[in-house]
Amino acid sequence: MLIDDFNPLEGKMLQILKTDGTVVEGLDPKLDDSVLLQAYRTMVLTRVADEKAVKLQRQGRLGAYPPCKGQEAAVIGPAMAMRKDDWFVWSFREMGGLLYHQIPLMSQFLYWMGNEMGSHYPDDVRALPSSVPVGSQLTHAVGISYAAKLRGEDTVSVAFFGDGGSSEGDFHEAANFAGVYQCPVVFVCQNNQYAISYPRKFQTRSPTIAQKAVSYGFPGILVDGNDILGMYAAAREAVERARSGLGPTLIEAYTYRLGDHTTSDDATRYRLESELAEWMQKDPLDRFNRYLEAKGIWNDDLENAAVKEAQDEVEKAVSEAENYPKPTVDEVFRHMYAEMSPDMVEQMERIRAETGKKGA
Ligand SMILES: Cc1ncc(C[n+]2csc(CCOP(=O)(O)OP(=O)(O)O)c2C)c(N)n1
Repeated sequence: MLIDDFNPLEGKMLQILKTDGTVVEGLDPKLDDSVLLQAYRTMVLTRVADEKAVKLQRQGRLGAYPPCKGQEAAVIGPAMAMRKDDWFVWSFREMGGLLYHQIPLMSQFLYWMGNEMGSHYPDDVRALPSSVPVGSQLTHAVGISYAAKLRGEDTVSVAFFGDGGSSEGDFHEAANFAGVYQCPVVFVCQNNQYAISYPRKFQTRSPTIAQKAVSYGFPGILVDGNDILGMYAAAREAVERARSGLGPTLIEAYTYRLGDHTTSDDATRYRLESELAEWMQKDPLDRFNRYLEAKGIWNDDLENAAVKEAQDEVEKAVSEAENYPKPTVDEVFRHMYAEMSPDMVEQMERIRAETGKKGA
């Protein structure tokens, strides 16, 4: 078991795919070529869509956006280990995993364009909407997983959060409850080294976030978050443990946000260029690309075709999102509670009067 072999309390970190694209002997999860290629294509699509989202924001066509460049492996790896009926519970930097879990790109653009209909996912996909309040999604993930357990279902919740999220009370409440009730949940902490401008070293005195799991009575594992094979293998084990009734696992993905925190941020004000340059060398896409080329299943022609295909898919999704009917004034209020409170009715009427717009 990787979870036993890579004990964070002993300072161990799982890495399977090295930066030079070779794999550590004996640890290759030996995925089918078709699965490897699907994962890589999803990474390429994510990279292209992410860069496009930043440009759209600069053009005023999309609201504030949190880039995920550099963190694709940390999220797509766990998504590969999930079943479609498992719950994908995310914060706001998980575009690649959502795509792999079959949340349409159009929905994601629509959401960041400020339209709540972007959170209406296909009926057969299980995912929560984005949780911008840091850490709040973790208690939801645990609640869902506990409900599944009580109902005798074998679905697992996989919950993503950041190193900053690990400082929130919600994280500790969620982890404690999950440990006590052996909930089928996997916590994936994307330790991208910063919470906006706040460095990881100020989040906690413990050497790793993974080791915090131990105090809640379940295992934690530290994984190279830029290694898609390592993230997949650790998550597969964690998902299987959860599904078979063995309870939660905490995976810490040791990664780096290559972009700004959001399009409202300027990371050059608090990060050294040398640090960024160092992490660029560990880019999860480059590493995986080298691995696939060495296997003989990828080359420059396929790469160019994949990028072109991703660009076309992104343009199509942007156009669909931009042509989606705009929300009415009423919709902003209507979906908050099952029944509107009197003050909400009053606010809605005031805004209707001020804007001259009536909702449908
Ligand atoms: C409860 C709460 N406090 C503060 C914020 C403002 N805020 C938004 S993102 C963020 C940092 C989150 O850092 P981390 O959890 O490491 O995730 P990352 O952004 O690095 O992916 C903060 C403080 C918020 N959204 N919610």
